[in-house]
Amino acid sequence: MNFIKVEEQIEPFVALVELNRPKELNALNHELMEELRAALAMLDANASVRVIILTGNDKAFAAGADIKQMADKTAIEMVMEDRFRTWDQIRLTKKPIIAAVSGFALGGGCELAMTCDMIMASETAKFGQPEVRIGTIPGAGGTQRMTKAIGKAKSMELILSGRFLSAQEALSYGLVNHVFPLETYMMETIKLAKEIAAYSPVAVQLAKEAVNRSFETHLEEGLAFERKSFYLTFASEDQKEGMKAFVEKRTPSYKGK
Ligand code: DAK
Repeated sequence: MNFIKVEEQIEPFVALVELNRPKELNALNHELMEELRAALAMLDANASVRVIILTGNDKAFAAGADIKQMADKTAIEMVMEDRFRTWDQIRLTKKPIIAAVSGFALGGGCELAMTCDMIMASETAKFGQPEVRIGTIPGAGGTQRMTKAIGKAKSMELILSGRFLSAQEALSYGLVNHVFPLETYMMETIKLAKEIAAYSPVAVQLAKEAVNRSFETHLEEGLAFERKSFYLTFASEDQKEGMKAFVEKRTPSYKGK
């Protein structure tokens, strides 16, 4: 594994997966996502794992999908690559996944945290869907999961403005479960994981599935719609300009084309 670290037993029945691309703020390139998919599938199949913690580092959970890998893609290339298969695998993991978030959780990073079952945050966590700033829209569930989590008005503001939410705001909006100081948020996450891991894994998995059922039928449809719209942005000059400007560290100039 080059881009993640996996520890199968940090405590009995508790596994830890750490995103490990620190220089790029854990930007989610294809290789990292493939490693993550494989690790989660492996842990899901391992009977001595009951709860999975997914984390980054103090500075970043993940600053989004890797913009440099996406910048030049055409809409059709995006459709044909079908990278969402990897993300679907994460969504279908049967065991509970707790995201332990510190620093940036942006774009795909925020979507990854929201795909987990619970989010524990450090006081330094920052959440956002800033895709609009680079000429595209959230593509991995952001428009759907954010809206379910915090409601239409706040979700609309966050996604249309690209603004970031502080950990405390995210807590008051109901996006995260708890906020703790940086020094203790991981310890508190492990405590929660151990509590869950002590229960019947059968009951826990069935309970997770049942909670997810409460919105999954709608989610399926919503995700499909979001995906198509996300792909469509890659047919625009503005997406090329937005992502190119990020890579070249300049302000983008949008033409509405
Ligand atoms: N992609 C690639 N590189 C990134 C990155 C990203 N998302 N975020 C940061 N980096 C890199 C920077 O380019 C920089 O690299 P060097 O220049 O040193 O080589 C390094 O990480 C450190 O970043 P900064 O120098 O920018 O650090 P700052 O502290 O000044 O700023 C920041 C931190 C997080 C505010 C800033 O880096 C930033 O704005 N990052 C981009 C945030 C963003 O726009 N995220 C949304 C990306 S779009 C899909 C699934 C998911 C998605 C799409 C498709 N499929 C399955 C098809 C999701 C899309 C997105 O997430």
